[in-house]
Formats: sequence, structure tokens, C-alpha cells
Amino acid sequence: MNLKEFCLQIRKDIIQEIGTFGVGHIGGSLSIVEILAVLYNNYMNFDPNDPKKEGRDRLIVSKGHAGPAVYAVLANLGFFDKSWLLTLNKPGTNLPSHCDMNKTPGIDMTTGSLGQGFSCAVGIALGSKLKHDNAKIYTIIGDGESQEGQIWEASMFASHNRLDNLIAFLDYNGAQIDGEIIDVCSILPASDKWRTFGWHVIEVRNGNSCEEIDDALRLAQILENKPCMIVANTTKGFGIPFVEKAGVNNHSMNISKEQLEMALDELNKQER
Ligand SMILES: Cc1ncc(C[n+]2csc(CCOP(=O)(O)OP(=O)(O)O)c2C)c(N)n1
Ligand SMILES: [Mg+2]
Repeated sequence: MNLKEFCLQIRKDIIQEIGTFGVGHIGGSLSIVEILAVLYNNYMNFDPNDPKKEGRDRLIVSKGHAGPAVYAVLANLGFFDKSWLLTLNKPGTNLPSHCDMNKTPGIDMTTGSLGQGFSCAVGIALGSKLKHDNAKIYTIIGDGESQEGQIWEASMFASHNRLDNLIAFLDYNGAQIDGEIIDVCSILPASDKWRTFGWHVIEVRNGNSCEEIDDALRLAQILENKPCMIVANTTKGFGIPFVEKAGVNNHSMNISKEQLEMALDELNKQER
């Protein structure tokens, strides 16, 4: 399966997960599909049969409400059976709506309280440096999430400690729960802020392009002395037309059986 096919499969699984439960964080799950696909397929060192292997690379999805996207990727890579996806958020499930490291094989940190996962990623990167285990620590934050004060405290600590094993993504999809970022609380100029806080910054014009994400990650591997922030301009709801069209209203959506079928039809057409 090439990356494009992989992303289509992930989108089908995300809509199946959320459509089966009936409601969920669809917009911010769909915006990070290409980031996850390129990370897991081209860069990360992991073993689905030994999810807690010493020295593995980590991914901390600090915007923990994107659990459905991460679960789809982990299932397709063999961390657990794909049938689990249809249990999303149901009582007794191993796949709660927000990521939980104590429930799901392959989840490296429990997240969902925005801002906290990023701090954990910084701490894990420091720990990895102290252990000299050569792991890379990846993390993804939301643009709304980056309004949290905790993000900036952790970002200072990361650059102060020269954590060049830490590679972060800002999922710059322009929207948060209550509307557009520029209306609620602008984070502009985002890249300049991260540079001023002592980070390398790589800007990705289209964060829903696997090629552009791959170019950014290739460069990030060789940058030294500072942590790296990849500012990825993504589209919230990308790849499923009715979700994308809902714009700022696609943060969490009810998905009917008809919408689920319609989305699967669309995605099957894109495959051909
Ligand atoms: C500390 C905290 N405050 C509020 C929330 C509720 N919440 C969940 S998602 C979200 C919006 C996040 O926006 P963004 O980071 O841009 O996420 P994305 O667009 O990627 O879905 C909010 C306010 C939370 N999970 N944690
Ligand atoms: Mg956002």
C-alpha cells in the first residue's frame, strides 16, 4: 500500500469509527492523517508486537481528541485487531475518544487536557537524552491548543535544554471549538513565536500533502541544537467533502448512517 492508499484507508476507518458510535471529533482527526501516515510509515522506529520496547521513537498526540485518527493508524499497522475500531468510545472499550496510554497498545501518553501532552513530550525528550537511547520524540499540538500558557513554558524548557531529539507539529487548521483561531484568539505570527522561543521552524504550505510532510521531516532529522517545530497548514475535515464543507462546525459532529455510507462511497471513488 502506498502512502496515498494508506491515507484513504485511514479516512475510511475514521469515519467508520465515528459513524458507528454516532458522534466524535472528526475535523481534527482528518486534518492530521498525512502527518501520522508519513511519521509511522517513513520515520518512526516501533514494533507493533512490543509496543513499549525500550528506545523506541514516541508520538505524543497532545491534541488527544484526535484519538480516532491515531487508532486507525495503529490498527492498520498491527498494534491491535481492526475490529476494535468499531468499539470507539463505547462502554468497556480500549479506544476512548481521547488517547489513553493505559488502554491502547501504541499510545505513548494519555492526552486530552490540552497543553499537557506537549509538556510530557518535552519531559520524555529530556529523559531520552539523559539515557542516550537515540530515540526521536514526536508530538502534535493543535493551533487552538497552542493558546495554552503551558505550551510556551514547555517550549522554553525544550530550547533551553537543546532538545534536538524533539520534533513537533503544529496542526495549523485555522479552527478550534468555538470558531476560527483568528477570531477567538489569534496565534499570529505563529512561526515567529516559535523561532523567538528558540526553536527551528519548518513551514509546510500544504500539511495534507504526504510529499510536503516528508520533505519537512527529512530536514528535521538533521537539524541540531534546538527542538524543531513543523508548522503544517492543514484543512480541518480534509478528505471527506461534507465534513470539510461544515468548516468551523466540524470540530465534533453527529454522523448518521447515511452520511457514513456517503463518505465511504466518496472515499472508494477517490481510490479508483
Ligand atoms: C485544557 C482543555 N481545555 C478545553 C478543552 C476542550 N477542547 C477540546 S478540543 C478543543 C479545541 C482545540 O482546538 P485545536 O487545538 O485547534 O484542535 P483541532 O482544531 O485540531 O481539533 C477544546 C477547547 C480541553 N480538551 N482541554
Ligand atoms: Mg485547530
